[in-house]
Amino acid sequence: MAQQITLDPVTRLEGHLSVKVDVSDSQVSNAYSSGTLYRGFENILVGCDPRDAMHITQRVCGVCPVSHGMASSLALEAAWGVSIPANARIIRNLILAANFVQSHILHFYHLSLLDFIDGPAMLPWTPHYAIEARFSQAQTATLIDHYRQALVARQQSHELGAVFGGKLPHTPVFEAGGVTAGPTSSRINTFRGLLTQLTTFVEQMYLPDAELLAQTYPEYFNIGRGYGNLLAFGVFDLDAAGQNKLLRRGVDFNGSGQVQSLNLGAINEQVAYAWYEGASPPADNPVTPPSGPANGSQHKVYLPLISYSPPPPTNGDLNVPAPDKAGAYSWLKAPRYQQHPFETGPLARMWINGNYRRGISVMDRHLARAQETRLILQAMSNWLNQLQVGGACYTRPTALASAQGIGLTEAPRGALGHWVAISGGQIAHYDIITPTCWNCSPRDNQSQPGPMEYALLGTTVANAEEPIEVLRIVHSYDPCLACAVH
Ligand code: NFE
Repeated sequence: MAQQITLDPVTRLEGHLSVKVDVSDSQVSNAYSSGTLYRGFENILVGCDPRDAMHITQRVCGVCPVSHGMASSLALEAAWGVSIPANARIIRNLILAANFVQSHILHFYHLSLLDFIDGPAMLPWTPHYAIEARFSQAQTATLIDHYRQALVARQQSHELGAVFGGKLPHTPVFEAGGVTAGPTSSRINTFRGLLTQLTTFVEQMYLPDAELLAQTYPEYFNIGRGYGNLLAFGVFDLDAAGQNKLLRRGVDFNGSGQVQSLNLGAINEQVAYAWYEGASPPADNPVTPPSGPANGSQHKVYLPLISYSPPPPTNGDLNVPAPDKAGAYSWLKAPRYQQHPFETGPLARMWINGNYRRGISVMDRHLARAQETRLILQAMSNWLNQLQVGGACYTRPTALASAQGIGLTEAPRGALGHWVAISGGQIAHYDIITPTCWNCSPRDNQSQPGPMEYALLGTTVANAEEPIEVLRIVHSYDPCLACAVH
């Protein structure tokens, strides 16, 4: 007889993710990942001036807003056919990179480390599941001290991004055509000073602490692999056309090491098990949903179907909420690539780029994230040298009344895409696919579990009353539900 265990909310911030697992004979036999909130940004954007999207979509999330500003700017620039000056490309990279550094430090120290060390008997360390006492007292004290210093490092990361971004987390300087604030000698000097301090933190604390965690919990190199399918849109353009990136675009099926180029037309979103109108769970493969939604009202928004090319991954009808849909159990849609579930995130990026090929697991996700932080900090130092004080930062675009564009980038948690269609000078259709939708999606139209659901299957759980193994697998994906349910 399976015992069903609910972890809700399982995220430490970033919205409400509910994870339910069935445990039989000390193994996870079934897993359900459920986003419990509806937000509706794609519907809110319809009818807006397209220039507002980069400000509105940043409000999807307070952790990765810069990525949404970037994706939105790229989509509108593609639609209007405008290219941006080199200074603007570099400044955007610097602001986005500062946000990546902040987010990665947040994830390791403030969202994940608490799963592995027996901290002081006070908030936010309590309440917690029983944790093996594997770290020595001295190591535990050091890690707790670094937890505190990581708060300062995150503040410095925000200050770093604000040097060119004006303010963070939501930067107002992104515009279609470039950025609205340029480089000055003073800004470059301030930036370099903060960058040096952050680099010291990452080299002397984050990287060694991540290595220590890996040495202390080596079995987690064999836990939480999942399908092994990895996808990256790529990020940090190194030239005007975006052909060269610090972290390249590509896909790898089953961690083969054979990276293929991305075919955008192979992406779609599926809603059989999500609370949206459209496909329903197949009758021959019903999944018993863990529970119904928190009794939603009959809220219906009807959107025009737009026919545009290349086809967007979803279309109007998929954005119509259906809170009473039978068999559905999440507000996340299920993005698929060639109908397959794909993992995205720092490990996928570092893997696709050839920087990290040790394995695919809970611990590999932590190590790849830490190593990516160093890679990005090193690149930031080079980009700073390329800024031209007094050089152009903005190209005024011609605002086409009718156009379509796609903006692909990476957020700290993985591949992020925005699709926009403009008609009569207004947004007619907007589509966002976030990293956490890829990773934490529910089952798709073929009833295939999402990547994180699949990674949980077969996991040995030592104590079904306190399934800490489940917690560690879930947190290794760094789920953000604010983004996912956008
Ligand atoms: Ni809210 Fe986000 C990142 C995006 S995750 S943090 O990184 O988009 O889905």
